[in-house]
Amino acid sequence: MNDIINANHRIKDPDYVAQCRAQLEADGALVLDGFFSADAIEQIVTESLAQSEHVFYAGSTHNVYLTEPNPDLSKDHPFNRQVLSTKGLIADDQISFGSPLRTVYDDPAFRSFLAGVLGINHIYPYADHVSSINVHFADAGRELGWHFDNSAFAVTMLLQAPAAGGVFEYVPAVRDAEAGDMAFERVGAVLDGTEEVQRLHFTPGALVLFRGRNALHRVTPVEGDTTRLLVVFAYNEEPGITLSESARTTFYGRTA
Ligand SMILES: O=C(O)CCC(=O)C(=O)O
Ligand SMILES: [Fe+2]
Repeated sequence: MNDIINANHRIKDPDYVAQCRAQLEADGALVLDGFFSADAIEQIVTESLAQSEHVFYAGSTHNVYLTEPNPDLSKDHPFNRQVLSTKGLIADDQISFGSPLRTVYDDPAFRSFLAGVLGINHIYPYADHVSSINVHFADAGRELGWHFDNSAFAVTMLLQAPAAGGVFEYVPAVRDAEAGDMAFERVGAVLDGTEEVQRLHFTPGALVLFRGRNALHRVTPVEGDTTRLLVVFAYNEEPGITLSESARTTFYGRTA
C-alpha cells in the first residue's frame, strides 16, 4: 500500500481524518489531490486501456433516481424525466485479481480512513459481481446524466483528465433518501438549469469523496481526444447490498 497512497496523506492519523471529515461535512464533497502515486496511476491506466475492447457503453436514458418510470405520473414529472448517460465502464468482474485497484479497495487502513471521514463504523463491498470497483471511460461527447447514487457515498479516483469538458457538477444534499424525501421540486429546478450547481475540479491521482445518494450530480460531455478515465470505488454502510436490477441493466447492460 505504501507505494500506492502518497505518505503526505496520513490516513492513519486521527487529526488528519478529523480534518478531512470536517471538510466533507462543510462542502458535501472532499478532494484530496495527489493521493495516489504517479506510478500506481500509470499502472492502472495501462491495465485499464488494455481492456478498451471490453468496455460497456450505456446508451440509454434514465431518471435521476435510477428507477423505472412511474406510469401514474406524467412524462414531465421530475420522477419520470429522462437524462442521457453514454459513458462506458469495465465492471468489477473484469478487473484482475492482482490489480492495485483491488489492493486499495480491500486495504483495511484505507477502509478505516474512509469510514472515519464518513463518520461511520464500517464499510462493506457490494454483494454483486459488478458494482464494487468500476473504471469509467468517457471519450469525446460522452457524459453521465444527472442522478442520485444507490450508495450513500461515492469514492472516486481520476486516472486521466480530458482536454476539456468531463466536469463533475453537483448540488449537495438535494434530497433526504433515508427520510423518503424525493425533492421533486429541486430536482426539476436542477434539470431545468434554474438552480445553481457546484463544480469540483480535480487532477489525476486525486481521491474524491461525496455523498452521492443525496447529492444530485453529473459529468458533463467530454471534449477533445483524451479519454476521461476514472475509478469508482463503491461501498455500502451495510453488508449484503446489491445494485438494483434496473441500474445494473442501465449501466452494465447485464444483471449477472
Ligand atoms: O465520473 C465521476 O466523476 C462520477 C461518477 C458517478 O457519479 C457515478 O459513477 O455514479
Ligand atoms: Fe454517481
